[in-house]
Amino acid sequence: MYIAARVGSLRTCCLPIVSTDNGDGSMDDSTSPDTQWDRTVVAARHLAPFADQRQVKPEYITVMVRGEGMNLWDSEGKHYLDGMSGLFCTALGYGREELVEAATRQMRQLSFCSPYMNFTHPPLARLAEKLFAILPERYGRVIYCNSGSEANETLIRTVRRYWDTVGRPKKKIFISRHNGYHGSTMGSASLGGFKAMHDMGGLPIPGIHHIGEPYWFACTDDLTEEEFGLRAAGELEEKILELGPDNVAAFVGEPFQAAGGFIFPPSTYWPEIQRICRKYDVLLCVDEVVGGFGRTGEWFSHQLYGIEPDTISVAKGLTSGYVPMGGLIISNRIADAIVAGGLYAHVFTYQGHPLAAAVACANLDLLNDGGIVDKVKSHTGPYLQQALRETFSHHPLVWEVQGFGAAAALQLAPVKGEKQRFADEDIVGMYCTQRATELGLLVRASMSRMILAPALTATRGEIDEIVRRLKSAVDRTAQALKMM
Ligand code: PXG
Repeated sequence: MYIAARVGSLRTCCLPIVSTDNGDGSMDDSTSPDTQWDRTVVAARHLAPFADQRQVKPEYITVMVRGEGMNLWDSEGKHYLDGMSGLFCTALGYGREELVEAATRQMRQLSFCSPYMNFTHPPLARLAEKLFAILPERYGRVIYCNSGSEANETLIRTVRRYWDTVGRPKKKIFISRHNGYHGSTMGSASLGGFKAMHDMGGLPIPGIHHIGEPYWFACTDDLTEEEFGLRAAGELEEKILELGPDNVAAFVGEPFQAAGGFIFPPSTYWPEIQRICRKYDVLLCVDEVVGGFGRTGEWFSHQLYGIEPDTISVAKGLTSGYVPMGGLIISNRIADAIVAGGLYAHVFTYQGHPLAAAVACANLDLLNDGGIVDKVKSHTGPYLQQALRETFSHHPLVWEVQGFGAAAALQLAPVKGEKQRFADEDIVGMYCTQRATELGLLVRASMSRMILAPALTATRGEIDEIVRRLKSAVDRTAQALKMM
């Protein structure tokens, strides 16, 4: 049920963010001419990503000039703690010397080489060794690309190729979810379930269908979380039967919906999805672009749910966001069939780029041999999760804290203990985001869920500070809503 709980009072307070409050009460309002120029040119010469273009004004833009560890500084000298690892990608934080060195060395040694036409280069083989060392044995091959969107485009083409090669060319349809996010290209945005994206460009492309999301907070029926998980998964079986099992190629989903709000599904959901996929011989494809490489304390977030997907889409954390790189990891079953099938007509100029591969190797060395993922699983991850639950469990504005490892969300709601939603959820989330930004904490909202994804290298001290600033932002939001 939606209720209009005093949200109107927030609306006027929301845009723009022009405050330069440092969080400790001090203010910087010196704006250098260079910074003015940066802002003006950026606003005038680009279309801002995923933004209402009418709202993009030079004075709203923040010019970031330096990053170190979890810290960012803007051109006004204001300091921020980055609570969302850039766009959920800078897993090792900023300015990590090992990655800088790997990139510099490789640029000097061999700045370009494509695995096309039987060429290769040493970082590519090294990366395969390191990548498959962290994967279970059922995965055989990887196709590299430059982003998560390209990984999911590659997914569509590769899965269809697989079914062709095993003599089932009718199996072409993909099923994915409303409020899932898989990228911004035609195929990946079609796999995604964002209405605004579908409205732009006439999506989804043919052959992609959507079912509901496993978002228990939004369920108004009287079901336990576990019952709801089974029902949400049951929508897949209904959809497969409606479309015909002989026509359905794959189900695609993020193990937890990232852009959709860091929504972690009920524990019953994924095992049931896997059972249904196996029953109808539908491939199970997970998008680990955000969840991959240790974000939840597991190497891949689907491992939280004990499932064994056929493909894994990756990007972001593969290079800690230092250089673009994505990939589609495929099972032996798929790889063997495609190899036996002959021509695989797919190539990107920058596929397996030596610079990206060298950085990915250095990144995986730190995450694996450097023990960073282990630490998230057994130390800093549980510490963050406990700190959030202790701080927010009794907060009047927080309905629930969800998360694992270094990924978490606070569900904001108007009535403690009841599954009610704000009428203008996006305004509440945006208001809270802006208060956090003023306090020097970068987090973002998805509707009324506050999302947290700090670097995997965050120390306990940094986690304490993130939670402290987030608490102040949530308190200020609750006060503005007259809830405390
Ligand atoms: N899959 C998932 C699960 C993602 O989150 C992509 C694919 C596409 O990746 P590329 O590299 O093509 O962007 C993503 C991207 C946000 C936000 O604010 C999230 C993404 C990108 C930009 C903003 O939630 N995720």
